[in-house]
Amino acid sequence: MSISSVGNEIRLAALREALSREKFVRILEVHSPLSAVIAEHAQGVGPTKRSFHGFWSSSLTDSALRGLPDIELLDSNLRLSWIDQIFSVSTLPLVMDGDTGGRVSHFEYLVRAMERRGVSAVVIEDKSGEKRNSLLPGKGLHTMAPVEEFCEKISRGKAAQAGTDFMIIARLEGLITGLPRQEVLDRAGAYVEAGADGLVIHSRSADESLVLDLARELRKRYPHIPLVSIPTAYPSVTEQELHEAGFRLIIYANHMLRAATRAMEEVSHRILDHGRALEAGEVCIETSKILSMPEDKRPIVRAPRH
Ligand code: SPV
Ligand code: MG
Repeated sequence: MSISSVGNEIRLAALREALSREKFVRILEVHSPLSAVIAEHAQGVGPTKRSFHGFWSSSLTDSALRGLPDIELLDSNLRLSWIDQIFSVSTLPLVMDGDTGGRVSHFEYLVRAMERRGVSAVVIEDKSGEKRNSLLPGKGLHTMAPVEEFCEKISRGKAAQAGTDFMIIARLEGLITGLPRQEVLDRAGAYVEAGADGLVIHSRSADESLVLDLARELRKRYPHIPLVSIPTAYPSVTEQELHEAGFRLIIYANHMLRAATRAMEEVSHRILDHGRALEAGEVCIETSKILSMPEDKRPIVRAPRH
């Protein structure tokens, strides 16, 4: 890893630039400087050589990493200080998961703090009360925020910005809480009217058809508002399908931490199962690659694919 010299303003603007340049922007969850370096230098095979355009700072993975539930428990300044550490070794722009954004009056301060640190955008979800992760199964877990209150949060957040590049993206939770389609569309309209720079259509259904249907409708109504997908629950959908439905930004929201967690579980069990480290080594990266990381910007050579 090497120290990054990308200035906050340049990094902040890089998300809007990517959205205006690319037909499709993909970002990946990162939860540490190491995960950011890996994400930044990852490259797909084939002629398109896909790469990630940015990072997602997830409330779920930031919480899980510290052994905590995803209930808006973490202090935002603490999360921003972890983002600072990520920024010190990377160059890509970052979108922060802002949970509900907290109280309206607090959100204004959060917006300024994010902007100052070079965060490009925040996603806030239209829920209120005790926030729980949207993917949790079960009924009655979530409360929708009153529309007027959420709109005020958006408009006051926009007014609090010092510059024009920072984006406030409103996350529609209506499909999660079972709102009628028309109400989700009405809420989307109100949020755009209040100044939202983008809309997430969130869902925890394995069937993506409702999400795609809403995206087609919203794309028609608000062609200039980037639509955002978080396809954790419906991972078989392709980027091409999402793009055709009108999405411009896709968030791979928790895969880096889930991958690391599985590897850690496997390694810890293998050591116990075999009473030695040899079998655990098969699922570990070589120590030499870790040692070479301060100089080598691409420390991780990908494993052969099956
Ligand atoms: C997160 O990554 O914390 C999110 C996305 O909010 S999700 O977990 O899919 O709700
Ligand atoms: Mg979250």
